[in-house]
Amino acid sequence: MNIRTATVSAAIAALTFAAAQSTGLPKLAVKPTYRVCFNQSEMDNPWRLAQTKSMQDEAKRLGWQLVFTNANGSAAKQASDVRSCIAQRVDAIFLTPREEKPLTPVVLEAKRAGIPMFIIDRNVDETVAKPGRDFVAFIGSDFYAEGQRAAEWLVKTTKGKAKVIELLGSTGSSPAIAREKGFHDYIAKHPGIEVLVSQTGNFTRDEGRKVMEALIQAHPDATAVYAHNDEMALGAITALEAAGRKPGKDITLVSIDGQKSALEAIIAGKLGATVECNPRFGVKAFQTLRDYAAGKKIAPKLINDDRFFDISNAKASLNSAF
Ligand code: GYE
Repeated sequence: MNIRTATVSAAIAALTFAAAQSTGLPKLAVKPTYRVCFNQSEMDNPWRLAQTKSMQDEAKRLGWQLVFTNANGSAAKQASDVRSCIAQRVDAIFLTPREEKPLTPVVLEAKRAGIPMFIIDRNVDETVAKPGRDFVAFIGSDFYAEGQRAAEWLVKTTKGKAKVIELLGSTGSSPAIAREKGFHDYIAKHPGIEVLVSQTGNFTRDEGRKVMEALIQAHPDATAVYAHNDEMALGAITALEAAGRKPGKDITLVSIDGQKSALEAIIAGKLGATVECNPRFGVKAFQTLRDYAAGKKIAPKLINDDRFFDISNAKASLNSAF
């Protein structure tokens, strides 16, 4: 082969490689250990702490190097955290996108850079970045079903009659979007359930409390609270008690996550029920990466099985909750 043909075939090889990268997912070699990034959105509640611990524990168990970043609640910082992981040429990236839209571009950037990405827990904008095409898979809970299950319990418990204050999760995050829709779609068939107001408490206990302080003044006729996570429900309980209400007696609360302190609130008769949203991703996330490297077919969506807690099983489930 002369120099000219060698150059041409190198160019063709480069083009073929580029084409494979732009149409297919980046490949991952089978190796004994990997260096992977985990880009966390924030570390401000028990759910986030449990998720991070589960990822770190599994990395340690396998002897992998885990590059951990914490975006401290900023989608912009999280996007730059992912970019720095791409620049470090890690083997793969686990991303838990704080909000759908601001984190979608970096998913496409990772693909272009040839780094397989796994989206865990929260999702990105799937009209732009699709699992199985732009990133390997989404691993997480069915947030829409969570909203439906919370609504189903509320309808049953209140016999289809309630005036609800809704505490929304972080604006633009996939769980907030789908937990709202799932709940509202369900109660649409139950005209006795009326949502008086929906406001974000940003998935935190403190904001849940502050927002409820104001909302219970504005809506003293409320008989129920639907909180998109347990932390906000626990904050709401504090605010309701301060306002002279009796959570669990004159106002019914339902939320999502299934953390230990929420189960304790159920046992204390203050919280009615909580839909589990399992934060322990470590084993499943890392196993999915290994399956992917081994060439196994990965389903684009791997949905977690979640439990449901109310007074019937809260005590028995306490030890297994996070
Ligand atoms: O419900 C909440 C956390 O993304 C599913 O985020 C997760 C949610 C979880 O901050 O507590």
